[in-house]
Amino acid sequence: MGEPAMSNTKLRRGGTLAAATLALTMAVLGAARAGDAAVVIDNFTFTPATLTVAPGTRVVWTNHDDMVHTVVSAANPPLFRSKPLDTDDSFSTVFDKPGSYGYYCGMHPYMQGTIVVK
Ligand SMILES: [Cu+2]
Repeated sequence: MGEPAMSNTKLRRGGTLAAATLALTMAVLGAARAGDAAVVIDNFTFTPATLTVAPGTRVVWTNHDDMVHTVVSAANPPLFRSKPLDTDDSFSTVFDKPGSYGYYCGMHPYMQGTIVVK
């Protein structure tokens, strides 16, 4: 009589553990979450150069270059600034307000991109 209830409990525990493990893994890796928008840094280029997102979107830059780059807001004062990103490092920030947000690499200022929020 108690069997089905026990099985359900086991299933629930298993699901919770799996979810917790996944959440932990994502936190450790800084992996993209659903709804994130991605900019890839490679070959001294931000791709896409212009990315359009909805307000509230988290934008994640990931450096796939074998060169250190940074992501620095072109606003004065800067609205965001990453630490130096080694290969496969990423940086993210959330864009809440509509507008056009230019940014560049602090080490190679000719590397430029724009996040359009609308
Ligand atoms: Cu750079």
